[in-house]
Amino acid sequence: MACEQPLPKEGIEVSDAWVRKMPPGVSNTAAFMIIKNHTGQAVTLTDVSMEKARHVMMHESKVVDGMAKMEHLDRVVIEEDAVFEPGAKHIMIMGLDMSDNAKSYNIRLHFDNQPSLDVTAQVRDANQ
Ligand SMILES: [Cu+2]
Repeated sequence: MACEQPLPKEGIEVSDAWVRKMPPGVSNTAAFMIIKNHTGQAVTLTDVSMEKARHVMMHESKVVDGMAKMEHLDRVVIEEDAVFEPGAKHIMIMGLDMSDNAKSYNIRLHFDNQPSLDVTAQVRDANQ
């Protein structure tokens, strides 16, 4: 009797990547995504870049003594997965001109032990 199994997932899988749409004139925003690591060993995300943005970095939002703060992350070690979401880890984007009304932007993930990975992030309203 045939037994069908889904193919095992391989490599690094990125899902639900999106960039927060900002009002006209605001060029700083953030991107979010879920990164799943199927390589069988920890991978380290060391940098994030976007051709169209002036500066991109990894941040983590925290509440310290009742104050919302953002902490810079030099690297993110991903054992099984990493979730970038509002109010937590996020990809901070400075100086992105969104006046072209693009539906999506390319974000490049750089790893220290994996080839870099291009991700298409859809532009989305934060409250959608
Ligand atoms: Cu930030």
